[in-house]
Formats: sequence, structure tokens, C-alpha cells
Amino acid sequence: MEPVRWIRVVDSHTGGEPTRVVLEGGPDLGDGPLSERRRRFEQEFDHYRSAIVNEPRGSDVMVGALLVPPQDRTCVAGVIFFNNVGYLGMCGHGTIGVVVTLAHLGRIGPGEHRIETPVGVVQARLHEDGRVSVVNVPSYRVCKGHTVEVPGHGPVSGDVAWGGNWFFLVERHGLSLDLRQVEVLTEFAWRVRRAVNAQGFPEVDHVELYGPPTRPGANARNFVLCPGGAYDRSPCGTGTSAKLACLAGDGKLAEGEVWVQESIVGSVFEGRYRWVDRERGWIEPTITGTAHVNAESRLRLDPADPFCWGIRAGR
Ligand code: PYC
Repeated sequence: MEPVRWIRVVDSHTGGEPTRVVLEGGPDLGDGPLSERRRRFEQEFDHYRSAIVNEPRGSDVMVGALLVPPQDRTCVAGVIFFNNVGYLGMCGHGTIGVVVTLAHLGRIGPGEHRIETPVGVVQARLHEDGRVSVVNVPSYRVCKGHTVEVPGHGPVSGDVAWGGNWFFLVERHGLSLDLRQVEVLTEFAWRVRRAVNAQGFPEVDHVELYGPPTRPGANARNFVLCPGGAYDRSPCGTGTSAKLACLAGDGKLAEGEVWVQESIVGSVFEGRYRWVDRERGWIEPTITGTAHVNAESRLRLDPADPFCWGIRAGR
């Protein structure tokens, strides 16, 4: 008989988007590069991902963050992010959640901290007032104004950009970025994603719709569809990074200038960038936001429970 297993987690939310940090009881992925450990997680221990973030313990919107010993010893932690359908290269709101969680546990204090992810090392600053700034991986746009035919809608144009995940960013969609329209926005974004990927782009995993802000001082509001069909409650750190790369490339935002990004639920991130390679359009984005710890618990994995390893969700 298999034993009952326990997984110790701390939950937080960043601008409304949840992060579940796994402290103990997760899979042992050995050492080596994080990209390799992420591959092992996916191939050998994917049932842990499902048990931690899927129903009945989690939900489609939950992002998991498995803490692992970093390979680069200048880093305070290594982290592998995952969601209801798979694994994320990087996660902006999740990194803010990890930093606030480590501070909550007394493992770090205000100052600079390096965190290793499968797509590179990110630098985070925990400010005295509790805000967190994340210097994300280099971000860039690979395609501007690409038009796809979206069934039931017609032609839709957008930019393809990398911000730690791949995004298709659409400005002209004709929809209202209102939380009450979330089903319509989700359906549209899902069709867009399918149409873009049918054209052979590197798997665009997120679709980001832009529109005018509702909050004073914000520059834009967004709706971001995540790979598993849930929408990001936060303004999406990697999505905001991809947006900054587009703004920089279009000469619409100067180096160091602040961009205030509002999410579909009204939470905000501040973004700014510095050029890494102006010729190639590569920037280094910094995203600032806040997170709040809202649970400390132990997940109980009982082999007698038919849904011990979660309900495989997502589309
Ligand atoms: O903040 O980068 C982010 C993110 C990705 C998916 C959900 N949030």
C-alpha cells in the first residue's frame, strides 16, 4: 500500500493571480541545469504538477512554483513554474509571489536577490515597502503586424514577442476589456491562438489583448489568455515584458520611462526597460508589483483518493 504523502505549500496572489510555492514534499529532480530538471518534472513527475494545481486542490488559474536548489550558487533559489496544463519558462507574477513568500518565511530580507529559472537567471529586488521589482530575461519582438484569419471573426493583426513566454499581442480586436465580458474575450483569444499557431509560429502560448485603461495613471489595460484556458488576473509580468519590447521597437516608450499596465481585474504592474541590443530590438524589462501571502498549508495525497493526483484540466 502506497503511503500518504504531504506537500508543504505557501499560497499568495499577485494582483489577484495566485501562486502556490512548493516548499517540501515535491518531486526530487536531482541537480543540473533547470531546463533539464523541468524536462524531468514533465516526463517523470507530471502527476505532481496535476496534484498541486489542478482541482480538487487547485483550480485552472493556479500557478505552481516548485522551489529547487539552484545550480548557480549566487541565486537564492531555483524555481520551476507550472500550471493546469504544463510548464512555464518564466512567470512574472509568480516570481513576485516567490519573493514575497521567501520574505514571509524569513529566508530573505529587503535587497537584491537572484532567482534561477529554466530560461535564465532573473534578478529581483524586494523593496522596503514590500513591492518587488523583477528584472526579467531579455525580451524581444519577432514579428510586427502579422495578420491571421480567425474563424468567425475575420482578419486579426498582432505582434509576436518573447517575454519569458511567447505572446501574440493584439490592439485592434473590437472587444470591450471588461471583466463581465470574460467569456467572450476568452473565446476570441482562444481562436486567435489557434489561428496563429496553425501558421507555424514557435508555440505562441499566451494571447494578450490591449485596450484603454480604466485606472487613473495607467497606460493600458490588458486581457491575457494563459495556455490552459484561464485568464491572468494580474497584468502578466512576461506579457508586460513582451509589450515593452513592442513599445521599444516602435519608439513609443523611451528607455527608463515607466509604463503602467492594468489587468482585466484592475490590478497594476509598473514596467520599464533598458536596451540590451538596440539593433536586434532586445530589451531588459523590469516589472514591479506586489503580492500577498494568503495561505500556508500541507496538501494531503492519499492513494485511496480517486482524485489524489488531480483532475487533468484545461482544453
Ligand atoms: O506574470 O508572467 C506572468 C504570468 C504568466 C502566466 C501567468 N502569469
